Amino acid sequence: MVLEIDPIINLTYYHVANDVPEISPNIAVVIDVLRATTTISWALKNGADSIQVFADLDSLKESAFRWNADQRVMIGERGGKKIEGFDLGNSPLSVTKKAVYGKRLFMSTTNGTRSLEKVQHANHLFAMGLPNRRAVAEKIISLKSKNVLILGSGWEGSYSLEDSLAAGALASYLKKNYHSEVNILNDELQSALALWQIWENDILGCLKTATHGKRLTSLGDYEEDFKCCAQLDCLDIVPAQVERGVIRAS
Ligand code: 3SL
Repeated sequence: MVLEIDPIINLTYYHVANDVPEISPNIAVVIDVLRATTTISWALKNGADSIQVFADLDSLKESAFRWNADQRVMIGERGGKKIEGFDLGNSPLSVTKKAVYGKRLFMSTTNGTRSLEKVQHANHLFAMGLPNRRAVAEKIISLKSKNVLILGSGWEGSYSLEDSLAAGALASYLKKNYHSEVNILNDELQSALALWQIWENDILGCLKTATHGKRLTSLGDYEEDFKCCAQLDCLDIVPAQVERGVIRAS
């Protein structure tokens, strides 16, 4: 009998898209806790057919206007605010069943959709928030692949606390639940793991402490968004890229 040994998993974390080397990783996980990847996960949970992501607004409009008007929803934000002429902003609470069921969402956000575009050449590309951390981690485990690139979206090229927290949460889950070795390949991810150990029992507090959390607070009442984005492991959805720029539930 030949015993199959699970391969070692190597995890690397980049906290901004600009640092990501021009390679095509086997698995890439994009995180934008506040709020793009949380919104993507909830939209798919609520029955959205697919989400096509765009860094650029003109390309989004060009593609969206070619789509059947009854079947499309344009969603996104700039600077945290809904884009003029769009159907929805970027709140995970807005992507209700009524709003998205069976529809193609055309989405552009300040940072999250840019990060997804940056690693769109990966063989497997997943979007992760805290609500679907376990689902994404289990998917990674099932793929039995060696190298995983984790990308935090940050804010306009700078570090973000909440994305690093989620990177640490993912690494922590894998270390606890994978039967073989998990290597943390860079200091960014070691720091993210430490961050998770400090804040894992006060995720909401961490999101509100983060600069982007404070930015949202200054724009209005985002209490329910914070609560939604701070939930852990409550969604069984794995948002996966199925063709360049198009994400579906897997
Ligand atoms: O930057 C992004 O992609 C957004 O998630 C930011 S916001 O929370 O919608 O302001």
